[in-house]
Amino acid sequence: PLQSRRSLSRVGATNNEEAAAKAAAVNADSGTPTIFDKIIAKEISSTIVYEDEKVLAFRDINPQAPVHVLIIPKLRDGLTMLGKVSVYHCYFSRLKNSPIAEARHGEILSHLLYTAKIVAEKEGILDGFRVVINNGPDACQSVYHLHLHVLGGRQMKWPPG
Ligand code: TR5
Repeated sequence: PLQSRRSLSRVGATNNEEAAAKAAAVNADSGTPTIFDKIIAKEISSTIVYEDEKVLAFRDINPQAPVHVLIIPKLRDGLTMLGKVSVYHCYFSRLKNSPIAEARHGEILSHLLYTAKIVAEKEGILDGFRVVINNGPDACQSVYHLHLHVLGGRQMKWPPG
């Protein structure tokens, strides 16, 4: 069914095969720590735009608009053995499939969306900005730690690619 939907859905598709190939190559939902866990732990530096006890907002390394900020939950409810060391990490990778968004995530989900407004305000793009969540390979998700993209500072197009 996915294949037939794909062939029917070329309308509006953009030339973004590189991103699709990259997304397809990622081990979706492997349940292991991602680069974003290291950013939360400040083991890898990022340009932080906003932070509180529940979320972190930082600039995307490969911006697709003059303002491109990622907002991620700091939630760490995954525990994985890496060699002999157990590592807590975010076990909340996307909105669909396991690890899945569950009812208990309602509060953090609303906080993430509210943070998008805080970020837009701080970045001076309240007149028009876009919030995107890429879910799974078909949507070009490449990092399996749930994140909101906040994009703005230019005229956004519709439909998105
Ligand atoms: O494709 P999805 O929706 O999963 O978005 C992942 C986003 O993470 C992309 O827009 C990447 O550009 C961004 N990204 C990836 C890395 C990274 C980052 N943003 C900031 N800092 C980053 N570091 C240090 N390392 C990355 N691999």
